[in-house]
Parts: sequence; C-alpha cells; structure tokens
Amino acid sequence: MKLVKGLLALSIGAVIAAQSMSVQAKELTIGFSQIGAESEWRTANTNDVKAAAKKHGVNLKFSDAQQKQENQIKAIRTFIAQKVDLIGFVPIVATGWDNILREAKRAKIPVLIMDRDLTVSDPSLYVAKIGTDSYTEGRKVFDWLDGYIHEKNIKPRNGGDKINIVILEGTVGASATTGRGNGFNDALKESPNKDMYNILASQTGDFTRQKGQEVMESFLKSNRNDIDVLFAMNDDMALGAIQAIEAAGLVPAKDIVIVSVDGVKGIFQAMIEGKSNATVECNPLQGDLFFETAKKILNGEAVPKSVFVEEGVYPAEVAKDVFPSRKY
Ligand code: GYE
Repeated sequence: MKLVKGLLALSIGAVIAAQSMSVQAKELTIGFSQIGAESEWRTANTNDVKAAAKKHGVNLKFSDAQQKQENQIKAIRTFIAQKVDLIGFVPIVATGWDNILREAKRAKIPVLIMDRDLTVSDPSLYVAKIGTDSYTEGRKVFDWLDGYIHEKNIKPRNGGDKINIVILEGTVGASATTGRGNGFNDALKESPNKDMYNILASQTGDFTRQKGQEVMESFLKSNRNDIDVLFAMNDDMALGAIQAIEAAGLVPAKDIVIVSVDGVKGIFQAMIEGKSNATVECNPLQGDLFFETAKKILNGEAVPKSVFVEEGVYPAEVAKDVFPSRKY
C-alpha cells in the first residue's frame, strides 16, 4: 500500500513537473504590428514573419495597420492589455512612439523593432532592432549609378551638361526614406563626379506602385525630355514609373536609366524584359532572426541593440541567372 501511495505521489509529482515544464515551454505569445501591404517587399516580409512564427512555435498575434501609425499604436496598446510576452513592430515613421513605448515598459513587456528604425527620447524604450541598413542602400544606389553612367558613357538627353535625376521617395518620415535619401545624397556630394549630376525633382510615391506611376507621370509632364535617371526608393514605385515612362512614349532603361531598392521578383522580371537597370537589395526575410532574438530576450540573454541583415546589388545583366534563386 505504502509503495502504491509512493508511486502515486511520484507520478502526481511527475504530472505536476510535466505541467510546469509545459508552462515554461508554453508557447510564447508575441504581438506583431505590421505597417500594411504597400509593396511586394512588405508582402514578402509579412509572409516570412508568419512562417517563422510557425517554425518557432510562437503564438503570433498579427495586426495589419493599413498604413496608419494610429492603428499601430492601438494594436500595441491591445497587445499590452492582452499581456503578450513580447511586442514586435515595424515603425511606419520614425517618430511618435515615446508614449506607447512607455506604456509597454510600465507593463514590463519587452519591445523588439523590425525593419524600419525609430527615434525615441530614451533608448531603453525598446530592447533591440533588427532590420536593414537603408543609409548604405542609398549609397549603393549612387555608386552603382555613377559606375553605370561612366561605363555606358551616358550623356544628358537634352544636350545639356548635367545628368538629370528624378527621385521617387518612400513614405514621408519613414526611416527607409530618410536613410536611402541621405545615403544617396552623401555619396553624390562626396563623389568627384558630383558636378555632372543634377537632382531635377524629388517627391514621395509612398512606396506604392500606383503613386509611383502617378508621380512619374507628373515628372514627365513637366520634364519629358530632360529626365535621364530615375532613382525609385523601392521596386514597386519603379514598376509603376515604368508604365508612366512607356505611356509617355519613352523607353524605360534606355531613355531613362532606372535604379531602385528591394530586389523583389517583379523588378527582376522587369530587368529580364530590359525595362529596368538595377536593384539594390533590401532583404525582407527577417522573421527567423526576429523570433530567435525574441527568444533570447525572453530568456534574459543580452542581444545587440541593432542587427542588420545581408544585402547585395543586382544589375540587369545578372537578372536572368539570379532570378530562379530569388526567394521573394
Ligand atoms: O523598401 C519598401 C517597403 O521598410 C525597407 O518598405 C522597407 C521598405 C521597402 O514598403 O518596399
């Protein structure tokens, strides 16, 4: 009898131990606020986050802010009320996060930033940021462009002495926009060839195909015969602009050199068709690193404040060979 009792106690103990283990190994609940679905890149980023959450056994509460910061703030507040283990989000713009992040800090919920950067008054308001280096991307755009203009000996179409550049900027106030803009401008200013370039017009196309097309139409209306180069801060805007360029009776990638950022399949397709010249990669596949980092944070391990993912540059000449291996 004693033995039976003992065994019973042991097995109850085992059950309790197993239960508390399963509490510990209990799936983590992570709230994630995504910006929206403005681009092919963003869709790839979202799909990757969702797939990585599954792979890591995380219960993901995913919220789509439909391009509105106020929706992101609401979602983060909901995550706090739900007492999630960790909050992740992509800051649509860099500023305006202090208050909501203070609320998360008071609730002792760690915050991990993905993709875009943010500016806060107190760096302890978030634990870490993983994402891409948009400043370097902007510099790579200029470096590629300057090399191409020289290699192909491209002359201003209007017979003048400056290569005229138009820029389709991303969302106003987004780190991806300021970073790419500053990187491009700095590289241009520091270049020994700086005097041969002129920025003719620069306007936001909000990272969407539709607005990229509309803004390019308006650039072409006022400067059809002057534009030599288009720098689109993402591929989607370049793809929209290609339609505007063709509609204006010009040949994309020939009359107007086109370089953009992201490296999505759509732009590879366009490069293969000879309609765009180069893309500077911005890697959206950040989900794995995000959840790995989240787990480390929740285990109390130290993580670097900022981690960048790897990125390359792809000119049209390699598009066909590289295309089959593109993951997004
Ligand atoms: O380049 C663009 C997207 O934040 C890096 O956002 C990201 C940018 C990306 O919509 O396509």
